[in-house]
This record gives sequence, structure tokens and C-alpha cells, in this order.
Amino acid sequence: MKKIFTLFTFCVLQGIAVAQNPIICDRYTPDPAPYVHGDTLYLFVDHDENETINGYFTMKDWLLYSTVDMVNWTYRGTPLTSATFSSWAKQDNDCWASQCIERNGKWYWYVTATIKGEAYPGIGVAVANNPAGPYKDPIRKPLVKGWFKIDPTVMIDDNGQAYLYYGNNNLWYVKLNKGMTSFTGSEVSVNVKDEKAFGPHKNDKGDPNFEEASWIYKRNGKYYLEYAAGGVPEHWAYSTADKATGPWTYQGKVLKEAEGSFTIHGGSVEFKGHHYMFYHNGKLPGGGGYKRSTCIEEFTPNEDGTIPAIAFTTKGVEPLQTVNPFVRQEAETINQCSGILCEGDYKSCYVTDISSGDYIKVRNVDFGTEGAKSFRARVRGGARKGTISIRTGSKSGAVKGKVTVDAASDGEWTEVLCDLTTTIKGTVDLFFTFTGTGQLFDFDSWLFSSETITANKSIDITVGNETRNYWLYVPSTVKANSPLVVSLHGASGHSTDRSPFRTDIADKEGCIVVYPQGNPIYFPVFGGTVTGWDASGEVNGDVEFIKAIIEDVATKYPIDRQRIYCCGFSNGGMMTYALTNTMSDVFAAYASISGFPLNEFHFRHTGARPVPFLHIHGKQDDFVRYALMPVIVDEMVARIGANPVPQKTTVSGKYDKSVYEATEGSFPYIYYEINNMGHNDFTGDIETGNSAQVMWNHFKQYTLDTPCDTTLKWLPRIETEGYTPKDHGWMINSSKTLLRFGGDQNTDGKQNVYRSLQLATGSYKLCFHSEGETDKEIGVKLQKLTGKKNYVLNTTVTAGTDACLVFNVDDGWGEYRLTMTRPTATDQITITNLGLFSLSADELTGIRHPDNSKLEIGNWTEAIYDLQGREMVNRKLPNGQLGLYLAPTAGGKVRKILIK
Ligand code: FUB
Repeated sequence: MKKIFTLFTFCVLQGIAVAQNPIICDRYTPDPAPYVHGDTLYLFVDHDENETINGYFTMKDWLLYSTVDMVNWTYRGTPLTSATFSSWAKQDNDCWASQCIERNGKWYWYVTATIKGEAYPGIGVAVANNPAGPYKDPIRKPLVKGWFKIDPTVMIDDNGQAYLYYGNNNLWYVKLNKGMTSFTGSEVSVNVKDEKAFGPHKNDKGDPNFEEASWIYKRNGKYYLEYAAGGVPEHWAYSTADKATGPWTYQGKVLKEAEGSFTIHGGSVEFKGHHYMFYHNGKLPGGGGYKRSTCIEEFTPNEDGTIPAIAFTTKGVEPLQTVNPFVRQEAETINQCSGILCEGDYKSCYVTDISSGDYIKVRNVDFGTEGAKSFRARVRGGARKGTISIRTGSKSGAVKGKVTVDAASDGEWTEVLCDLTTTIKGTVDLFFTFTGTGQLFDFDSWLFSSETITANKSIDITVGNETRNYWLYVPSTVKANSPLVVSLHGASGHSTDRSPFRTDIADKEGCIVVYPQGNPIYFPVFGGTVTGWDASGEVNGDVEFIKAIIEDVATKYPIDRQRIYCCGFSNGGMMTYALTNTMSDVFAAYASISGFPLNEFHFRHTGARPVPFLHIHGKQDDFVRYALMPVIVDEMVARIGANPVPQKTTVSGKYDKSVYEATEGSFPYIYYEINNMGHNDFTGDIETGNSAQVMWNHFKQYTLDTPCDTTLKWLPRIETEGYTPKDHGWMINSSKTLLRFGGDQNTDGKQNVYRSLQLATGSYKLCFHSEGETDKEIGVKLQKLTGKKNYVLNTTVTAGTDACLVFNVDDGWGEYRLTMTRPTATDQITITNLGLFSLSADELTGIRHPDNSKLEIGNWTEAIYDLQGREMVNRKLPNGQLGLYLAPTAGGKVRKILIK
């Protein structure tokens, strides 16, 4: 729809900038029908189009607005059009006066339309569960029809009887049934020529004073019928009665002839102890007799209940309450505006058609004594970049803050935010002014805060029963849906260190950073207690703390949950590794500098999904010992399924960079070895000359929904060309041992860094391909390294096949050794595609609920099958009831089972 006001009319408008009448600024809104429901006043109105056809009423739909304060009006959509009544009404025009009423939770909207194929009107009714719709025409025909049957008004009497009055130069009523969409008895014609009832005839021919637009209500036991009177131009008059059906007694004129309009259609209503007279005139710029707009005047009924003569004003009515800027307000809640247009429907409305020079005024906004320091708006970028300036007092008042809305074509709503240059205090009129080129963005809602957006401060939060704190850094460059970096200090460090992710990188990249403060914990390696992290890999208090920080930040800032990243230094780096176990569903990427799990933490990776990881380590680091890194690298590379043979580059005198590239479903592991670095939280001897920047450049490539194979657990890819398994802790082809991985615990010399295969409670499959003589049996054992040293797999597989062996771990995290054997030391068997995977939900469901119709009937021996129909060679159903158990029959043989 084309907006009403051009820049030219905007300039004309300036002269009446303080005017409140007309009350709706973006469209022509004739025939107001106010309705009070709870603390809200709904305004059901007609709609005069901007372009008239044949210089006559051109009306295609009906609109809804609402208010709680009488001065700021919220567009609630265009709930009805002629199409709502398509079964009987002429389309695309003649959507004339209407009134809506609520009964038992349903909303009944009575409208005037023209009967299809005829020249005369009818009155229809649409019904909805909410005032803003969606509405339906339940009877698919007019309630009444015929010449001059227009302008319905409806009331429900105290005894439950509802009345519908209507008519032009005539007046009729029907008694509506409780369902409100039919009536009992016949239509009653009221004698409008009775001068005692409706006033002196308008001419010598005896034509009635009553014209149209009847408006019925009951106040203090008396029935009031207001109406347009006196012919055209119309004035507003009323009559009263002791019964809803009359007889009526003329009471006189209330409003003079409307300015700029030969009709005046209105109605009075009581709201929050005040009385308001609604009517329309032609005073909105460009307006006139066929482009009319709603106005309101407040009045006080006389002591005897009569209505005084009410004068027209441009100033309109005073606000009943203030607007709270600290709760989100709709952009389409407007006192005055220019150039914009409100659109949307019952689901959501917004301001659109914004161009440079347009503005919105919101009246009587109470910022309190503390005031507002920051602003945010929900917007949708358009073809061009634009700005929203925040001003108070007038649309040319000083700019108190400004947000930029970037051009966008994705149709997505987003938040823009800024700190105010001046704190806004007290009760003020608020102005949003817009600049840019061409058609700009859409504007959905806004919100102020008493806190600044930018932050560089300590924040206390309560986690469980404990008060902990973190340092929050929000740069001035922060944008909507900001990424968030969690940066963990090292042992004995402090959140105020703001390390290892530096704030200058946050400034440059526009990301929010939190620096959690570690609790004092005992570190055997220090022989004492210092601040740090419990990097055990378990869900513990520190993990809960970090989760709570993220939620705390999210309540204040629109962070992008897909772009939360974690990094840490030293013990913070250990914690970073540990969080790949417990928070791989929260962080999209990880980076550690000078830290990996060792000593009391050991290396414990069993995370739910592979993660992109970057590690920076000094070759001179003897504290978190550089010499132990190969074991960590191997473990992480296998865990995320990356290619175990790195692409290596060396920058002489500075660093080596090894990229273990991602394969399908995996992520890369990036490893920087810095020549002249010891145990440091920062190095400049790296790409970009800034290790924090390198971490950011790694992070920004990933979001939480970057696709990956979440069933991936351990994919060592030992057959990769250029990979020497022996150098990575594999025993290969040694006597009868085909392959072996996993050593004993080594807590002394190697700071508890040793190779093992680690598994948490769950259901898994160990899969591999073997080549060799098909009568050879390959022994497969997966044995726990601690406790009872029990086997979770202890079976044989025929060589020359693809095998997937399903097993359960049901006693929590543990370390395992994998051993595969051959019958003799000389048997030629090769193993490839070795991998360990968690069972997918589908596989688990398939095993637990096999499709019986797919089972072949036969003579069965004892057997257990996996999803692929392969026999599970341990032949025992563990307590976890995985697989299918088939009872043995004498002399029976195993047949393949197909499970969907
Ligand atoms: O808006 C069209 C017609 O004009 C209405 O139905 C009448 O009440 C008059 O306002």
C-alpha cells in the first residue's frame, strides 16, 4: 500500500506538530467504533483509500488499533476485508461502517457491505477468538439486507438480550440470538420522523433529523442512541430511552458539523473513568469527505447524565498513563508519525515503508529518575542501509543515540543496539527519526535499558548456593546477535587479566567476551590452592558456572547462540579441552594456548560431537610440557576424525603450523608450535602477529550448526598414506597381535599423559574392514584398563569382511585398550576403516523394536544380531538388552535377520 504522506505533506504537517487530532497518522480511518475490554480500548475503524475511485468512498477493508493510554495507538492489523465476506459481498470496495463486540470470549464484528450483483447494502458479521482475528464469516450471508440498511451498532443488555440497530434515514433493530449471528422475530422499524424522539425535521419536506451512524449503549440504567443528524453536512446528536427498544427522546446536538468532512460517524465510550467522544473529520493532510480520520474529545457528562456540547480541538485528549520504555514496546505504537506505514496481521505488526525524513513520535514516555543509557530495536534490513536516531521533545531535538540498520536481503528480523550519548531521564515525548537513501528497513519493536550496552566490569551471579563472578567485556562495536567468547584464565590467574582472548580483538571483531573467575582449588602440582578450573571432563560446578554465565549474558544481550566459543590459557586451556566433553553442544569452536589436560586432570575426551580445535603451544614450555603434545594431538585428531597426516608449514624462526584437515563429518585440528615461547598466554610470533586474533580467525569459521557427524567418536585412520602407526602408539603386526592401542596409566614421568581409548556410558559399535583369508578368525578385545579390567568386547570376526560389533558401556567413563589378534604370526590380515561410533537413536530404536515382519522364520540357534543383520559375536545380551536374542533349537542354524 502506498503511504499517505510525501515529504511535501510532511512539511505542511509541521505547523500542527503538537496536534493529537486526528489520532492515526499513517492511514485514513473513518467511522470509528471504540470498544473497551479490560484495560485496553480497541478501535475498530473503516479505511478510506488514499486514491479514490470516481471521487467517492473507496473502502476495501477494516482496521484495528488499540490503546491503553488514549494517546499512543497500536496498529493491530487489517483483520477484515471484503474477501472475508466473499460469498455474498461485492469485492474490493464498499467496506462501510462497522462495530465489534465481545461475548463469552468471542468477538463479533458487524459490518456494512454491498450485496454482490446488487446496488443495495447488507449487514454481515464476522467472528473470531481474538479482537485482531483471524475472523471468519460463519453464516456466509448478510444478517439483514436492503436499501439503507447500513451502519450497524450493537449492545448486549444486562439481561443478556443483544440488540442490533442500523439504518440511514431510517432506523431498524433486531433482537440477536445468544449466538450473535442470527435474530429472533422480525426486524422492527423505528419511526425516525418522530420529532420528539429524534429532533426537528431537517427540512420543510419533513425529512428526519436522524441521518445514519447509530451508536447505542447503556449508562447508569439509561439507554443512549447517538447518531449523525441534520443531513449533510452531518452533526452529532443523541436520544435517550428507558428501554433498549425505546421510545426514544431527543436530547440535542453534541458535536457540530465535522471539519473537512460531510459525514461525522462516531460514538462515545467510557474508559478508565473518563468519557471520550469519537468522531471523524477530513483534517489529516490530503484528507476530505472521502478521506476521513478518527478524532477524540474528552467530555464530562452532566450530573443528570446528559451529554454536553463538545467542542472540536486539535489538541485532543491527555494521556491516561505513561509508556514504560524499559519493557519492549511495539514500533507500531504511535502518537504521531510521518511517511511510515504500519503493516502485519494478528500474528505480528510492524512499521514499514520507512524513508529518510520520516519519523515516529511516542508520547509521554517515563524514563524515571535513573534514566536510560542504552537502546535496542528489532529491525529487518531493507535494500539500503539506514539509521534510527533517538530524540526527545521534538523530532528535531538533539540526537541522544543512533543505531544503524544494515542492508539485508535475508528477510530475517534482528536487533540493533547502541549506548545513548546522553542519559534520557524523566517523562518525555520520544521521537524516532529515520535517515538513509530510498526505502529503508522495517521496524518491529524497541526497548531502553538503564545499563549501558558497552561493558567492562565485574558481574556477580549466583550458581546453586554460590556467588561467583565474571568479567564482562562488551565493545562499542557490538552488533545484534553478537558472538560470545568465553575466555578462561590460567591457574592462579584472574578474570581481570582479560586473557587469553584480548579485548582489542573484541573491539575489532565486535564480539562480547566473558572472563569467568575460577575458584580456589587444590593443585597437587603446585602443592597448594590457587584460583583455577576443575578440568576433570565431568559436569561439575565450573561447568555449571560457565553455563550460567552464558545464560546471564543472554538475558542482557542478543547473543548468537550458534556462535559461542571457548578458549583458555594453561589450566584454562585444560578446561577448554574438558569442555569439549561437557559443552560440545554449546561451543561452536575451541582454542587453547599453553594448556592441555594433564596431571590430576588427565586427558578425558568423550564429547557428544566432534569440535573444531586450535592449539597454540610454546616449544620452550616445560611446565605444561610441550614434549607431551604428540599424544594430545593424536587423541584429538582421532576423536574428531580429522586426517592424521597434517599439512605442515614452517615460518622460520617463529612457528610450525600443522593443519589436520577435516574429513567428511569431522572438523580440523590446528596446531601451532611456537619456537621461542615458553608457558605464555600470548604470542606475537604467529600469523597476524597476535595469538588472540588467530583464535578469533579460527572461531569465526564455525557455527554450532556447521554440519558434522555426531556419531563420530574415534576414527584413527591408521591406513592413511604417510602415517606411521607405530609413531603414534600403535602396535601393528607383532607376533599374533594384528593391532593394539592403549597403554597403561602413566602418572609419573609423563604427567598422566598416555594413550588410551576412552568411553563414557553408552551404546557403541566398533567397525572395521579386514582383508585376508576368509577362514581366519580375527580376535577382537576391548578391555578396560582399570578396576576389574573387564571386556566390553571379546569376540572373533571372520577375516575378509566388514564388521560392526555392537557393545555397551554401562559403568561410566573408563579407559580401554583395543587388541586385535590373528591366528598365527604369519597370517596376512590387514585392518582398515577402523572406527568407533556411538549408536544412533534410529539404530537403538531399530534394535529395541525390530520389525517382526522382516524376520525370516527358520530353525534358530542362540544368536544376537546387530542392525545390519550381522551376528553379534559375544552372544550374550547384556543387561542393556541391545540386539535380538533368538532361542536355540536343536540342530538349528543361524540365518540372517533383516531389521529395518
Ligand atoms: O464510511 C461510509 C459511510 O459514511 C458510513 O457508513 C457512514 O456512516 C458515513 O460515515
